[in-house]
Amino acid sequence: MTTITIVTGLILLSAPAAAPAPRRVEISVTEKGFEPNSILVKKDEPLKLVVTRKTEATCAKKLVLDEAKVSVDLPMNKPVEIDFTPTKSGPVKYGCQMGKMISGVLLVE
Ligand SMILES: [Cu+2]
Repeated sequence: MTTITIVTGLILLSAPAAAPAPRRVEISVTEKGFEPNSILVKKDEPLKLVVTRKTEATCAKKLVLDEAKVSVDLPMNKPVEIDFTPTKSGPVKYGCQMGKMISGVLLVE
């Protein structure tokens, strides 16, 4: 019986209870670009960007976010999750792979 108690205790300790859930930020890629185009976020607040491309009529088939060292493909209608925690205030620009010609911004305060 003692053994079972110890094992249960270890499982509880290793559960990720301490880390706060990241804030989910939904972003779509449409003919107009990234929507919403500008998002207010907080410094040191963990974010989970959920990016879904909803059109073929865009060159934003990739998302580049230098601050998170991210360059990911955006498949059609398939949400892509990007974890990012801004560590300083100010605008963080992300965008397509062609020098962020199509872009959006996270306004970190
Ligand atoms: Cu582009």
